Amino acid sequence: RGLTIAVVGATGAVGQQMIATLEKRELPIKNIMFLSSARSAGTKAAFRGKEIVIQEAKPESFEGVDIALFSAGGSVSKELAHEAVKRGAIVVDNTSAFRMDENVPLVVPEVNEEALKAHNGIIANPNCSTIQMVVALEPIRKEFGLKKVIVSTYQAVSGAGAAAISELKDQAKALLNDEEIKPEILPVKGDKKHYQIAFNVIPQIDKFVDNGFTYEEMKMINETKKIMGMQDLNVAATCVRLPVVTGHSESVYFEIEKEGVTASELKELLRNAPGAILEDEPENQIYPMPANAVGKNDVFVGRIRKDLDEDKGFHMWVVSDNLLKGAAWNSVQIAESLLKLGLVTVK
Ligand code: 11C
Repeated sequence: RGLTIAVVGATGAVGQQMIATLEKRELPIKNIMFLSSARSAGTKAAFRGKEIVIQEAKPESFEGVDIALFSAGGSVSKELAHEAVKRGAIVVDNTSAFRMDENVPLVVPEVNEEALKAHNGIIANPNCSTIQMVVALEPIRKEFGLKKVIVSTYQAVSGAGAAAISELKDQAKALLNDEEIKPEILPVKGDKKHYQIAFNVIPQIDKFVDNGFTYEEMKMINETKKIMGMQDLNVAATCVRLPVVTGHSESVYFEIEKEGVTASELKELLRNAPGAILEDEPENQIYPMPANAVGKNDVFVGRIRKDLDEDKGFHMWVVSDNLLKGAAWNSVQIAESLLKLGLVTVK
């Protein structure tokens, strides 16, 4: 008895973390399948000490699959997610393909686990930078209400995939050796220009929309409203890429509804919030940093302070492993929630 799980995009930066997370957690797994594009098919990956051959993802691959975790890019999800659902699988999709579809729940279990009950076969996993922010904001919204959020991100290159990690490392080595570099991936594979990321900061993640924001910024804006169920929330984002391998950081300014709340009250809330760890002792120089968050499932919150001019305004610093809570762990956590809520049956 157990579940049959498929990981689609098994060779990618997120796919590999999905496999590692499934290995560590205790979902009852009977069979596991690793699927990928034709290009990576035939290579092998291990699961709990057993070698598994990665197969090309095709519609028929999903026969008998209970849960399919997709992270192979939006076009693969658009092509195969419905095929998987047709064959009886529940799809947890880590791409942006279906996130804003009103028939698709967009879920961060700490915030809106109940939304899973309305699924029609596909469940969307939000964008990494959105997930960690809403985990930190939700306990605040519940207790004090929320009116406005202005976020600036400091995002790691692994958000752009395994090739972007190599690009950062190769550029760093080359520049330290006074060699020439030829940027080919960042800020966005497929956009017109590419820029140096090593020893640099790039204020562009994903392509630009015609309102001056980027798609990454619009994801943070639209997804936050959908997950928190607050279409009237004011949200603005500036998303920036840093030469960090893994771990997204965010400076979040927010305004609550209630008057007279103190920073200490917010710290107490976040000390006990699901999925969050408070690291906030300025007197001891304790605050979250990506180097400490790598490999952990939690969202780390610190630097909580009240705005000097606005009574209802606060600032905080939020850090998480973008490949784990931002992607692989949130997807596996959704699978665990499906089981807990009786939405998938162990056969
Ligand atoms: C990044 N947030 O850091 C992006 C990666 O919509 O799932 C995730 C893109 C997405 O580049």
